[in-house]
Amino acid sequence: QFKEIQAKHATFGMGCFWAGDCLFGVLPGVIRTCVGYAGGQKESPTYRDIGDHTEVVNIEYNPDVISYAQLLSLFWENHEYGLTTKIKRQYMSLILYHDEEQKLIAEKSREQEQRKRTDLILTEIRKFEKFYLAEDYHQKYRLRNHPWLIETTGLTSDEVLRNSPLAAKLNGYIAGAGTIEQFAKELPNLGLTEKTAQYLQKYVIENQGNGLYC
Ligand code: MHO
Repeated sequence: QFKEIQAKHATFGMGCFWAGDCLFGVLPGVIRTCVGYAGGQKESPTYRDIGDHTEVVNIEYNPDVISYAQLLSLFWENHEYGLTTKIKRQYMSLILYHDEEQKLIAEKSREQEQRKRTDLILTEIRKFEKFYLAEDYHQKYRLRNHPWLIETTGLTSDEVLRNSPLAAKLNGYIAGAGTIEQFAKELPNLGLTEKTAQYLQKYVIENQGNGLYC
């Protein structure tokens, strides 16, 4: 009866990775997110010593619910990637594809985006190779400002915060990612108590559309 989910991965560099963590975390069909460094050659980069790497968000998603093309739409809509803005390598626009299908879809979507604008798109599309997990304090960064919420939902270890699908949702919603309508629809599935739901809802409304999550 139960169809096993064949989860897929997508990896994007799109500025500060706290934002991508929030943005994709609340997306229906996204199972979990984590942030890290990728795209460069330096061994074992860290936030303070990132070398030639870029901040990226790594997304695990259910392709039966959300397509790679839909993830790409969100990618294009939510960061700077034109020649007219100077962006350092840490925050560069980067798509790291996980298979040939993603490569083709990504290239096609970049062409489509290019046609919509006059300045040159600087987004690079490369093969996903090595991914270095960022420090714990960067994982679900926005949720970490809410110790009460973490405690009451039992997300009380770095490993759980990094891997939990619920943590991905809470981290995004608390920062105002996603719409109020989407939140209202999803709330019953989050399994929160009345009190926790109210706490979260306050921030969903307060932070709605502030857009940066950084
Ligand atoms: N605006 C943030 C960026 C953090 S980030 C993970 C800061 O200055 O700390 O790159």
